[in-house]
Amino acid sequence: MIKTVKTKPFDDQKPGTSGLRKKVPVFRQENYAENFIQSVFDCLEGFEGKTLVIGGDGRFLNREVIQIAIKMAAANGFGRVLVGECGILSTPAASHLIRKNAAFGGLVLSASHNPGGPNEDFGIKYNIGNGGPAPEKVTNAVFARSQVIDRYLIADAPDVDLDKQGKSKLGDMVVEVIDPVADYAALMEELFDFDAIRELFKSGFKMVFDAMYAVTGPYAHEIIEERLGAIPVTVRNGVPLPDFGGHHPDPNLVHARDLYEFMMSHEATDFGAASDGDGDRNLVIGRGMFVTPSDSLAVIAANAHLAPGYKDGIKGIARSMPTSAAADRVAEKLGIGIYETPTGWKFFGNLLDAEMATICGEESAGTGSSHVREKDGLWAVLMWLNILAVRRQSVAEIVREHWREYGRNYYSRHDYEGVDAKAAEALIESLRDRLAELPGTECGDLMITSADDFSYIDPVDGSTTRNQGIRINFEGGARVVFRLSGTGTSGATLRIYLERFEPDPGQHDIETQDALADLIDAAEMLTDLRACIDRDAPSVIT
Ligand code: VG1
Ligand code: CO
Repeated sequence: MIKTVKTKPFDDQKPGTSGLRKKVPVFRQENYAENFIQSVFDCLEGFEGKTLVIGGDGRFLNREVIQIAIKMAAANGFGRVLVGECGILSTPAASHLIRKNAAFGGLVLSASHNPGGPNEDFGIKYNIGNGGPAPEKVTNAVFARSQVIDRYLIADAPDVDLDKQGKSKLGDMVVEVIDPVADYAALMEELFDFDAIRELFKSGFKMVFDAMYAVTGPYAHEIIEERLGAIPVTVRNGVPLPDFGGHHPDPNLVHARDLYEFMMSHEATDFGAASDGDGDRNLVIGRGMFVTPSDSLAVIAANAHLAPGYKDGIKGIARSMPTSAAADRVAEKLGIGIYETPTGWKFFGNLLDAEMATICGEESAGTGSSHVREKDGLWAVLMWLNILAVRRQSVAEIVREHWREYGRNYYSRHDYEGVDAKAAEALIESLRDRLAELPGTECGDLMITSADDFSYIDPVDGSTTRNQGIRINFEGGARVVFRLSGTGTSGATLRIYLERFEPDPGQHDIETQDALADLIDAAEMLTDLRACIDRDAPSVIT
């Protein structure tokens, strides 16, 4: 029954910020997915007879790769696979299933917020037994293995019926097709005050949730409409489609523009939210009030004790380096630890396992907690609903009160997508070469106080991760960070993160891009940006 198939390495299987992401035609090359999955299995030890969780965000190629993964798991000696019905599992639900079933690990098939379809993106990510993305020592080993692989193992068996829940056998391995939503929904009921949120909806509170034709549709229908009693039109675009309806399932102000405009209009509901392709990101908008992910992290951390799962307080906060420092002041006030990590959820795992941090977040619309080892879009939405249900104030009032108490971090990210990779690398390289001479120099009206290339020493296992972004700090606590994306699938994406702290924000808002104008100029001056990458303006401003 087990076939050993001869193969040759592909040289481009280095996992990025969040697993291996490539265009579908790349993934469709003969043996491409098989090679990567076998490289993962070859780097693991002791999984014989153990459980593997498999699921994805429903995008194009999801079912095909799931069938391959199941047959390869059987041939390699796993004892059981748990797979979501129709091949569906959101990233946080997969993380929870790994933990709940003490599985050896899991394969999550997704390219997250990237578009799907025959010429769009696909991805595979391996998660370890704590439910989180494999740490760098594993992903580095997988890449090394993929460079020398010469065979893979696969069971010669018919496809598993993914459309029916139930148990079957594939050789010696048990295959369980399970409800993708049930266990996750039960976990949310433990963490949040569903009675209070039901009362909120009963009182006439209204929201919209845009699932963007991606994986959170079934989860949101069940949790927000069925269990919490929101009216049935609450969830929009709630059926997962292989091409996400032709859109980017990216909950930002560009791709969730309709939701944003609706929430800024006269018809706006009290609350608007969205999640991404694989359900780990969140967008939160109040009536007339967009909440930046960095502010959302800070507000959630400051109010988490209002939710039953966090009633005894939180142990610490972790944020990625480019995320604004708004959460730092909450940690300071609470007298708890604050940790600054490289970009990507894999760096939070150790801090969560060691109970040094409870709440984690990234500026890229990712927020989560110790309940799983991934960021969790619906969790963030439910946390906001719990806070709103207890405080009975509007989102805008809560955010403004927060700024009054802690000050405000004006924050924005400018992305230049699909730029020439060599030019983008040269830009970073040239900054890196000048780091020592920058402090003390003037950049327009701003004085540079320090500059470095962010490097992280994991406080739990001591491992070091270097070259995680060029930080330029200015007098008064403003900063600009330059970093190259590790999730793109064509050319390079240059991200420029801009932040300025306003201790006393007062009554009148300054438009964010205006508040950051000096820093935007500084970024141009420091790098000769437009000429260097041949662009007039960012592709996306968030
Ligand atoms: C981006 C974000 C990062 C996030 C990663 C995965 O990475 O910046 O914060 O963790 O995507 O998110 P990069 O390397 O492109 O900046 V998800 O929702 O794609 O799994
Ligand atoms: Co995602």
